[in-house]
Amino acid sequence: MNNTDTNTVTRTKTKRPRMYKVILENDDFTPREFVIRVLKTVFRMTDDEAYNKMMTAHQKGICVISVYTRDVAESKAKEATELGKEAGHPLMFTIEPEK
Ligand code: TYC
Repeated sequence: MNNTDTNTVTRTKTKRPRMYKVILENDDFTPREFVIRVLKTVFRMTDDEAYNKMMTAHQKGICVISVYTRDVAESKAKEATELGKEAGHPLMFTIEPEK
């Protein structure tokens, strides 16, 4: 970049898009097995990965599931939250920008 004299900026590198964390929130009602099933279906996790993420949220209150571009994070969080809602569970996924 050269912004000293002319106030023009030339970008030589392509900016990477801001990434968004998908966060799983604990609640007192959604069955553990249901949380695991949603994690496997929407986030393509193995049984072990899904169990570990579910237990982290259960014990600590929240767990970062993964990091995606904004569009993907939004649609996965929405789809996963919707699966809970359709089954009558208050399961909640949110997104948060990185850094
Ligand atoms: N706390 C729930 C229970 O005891 C299980 C659960 C875990 C729910 C993680 C949500 O993000 C969650 N049945």
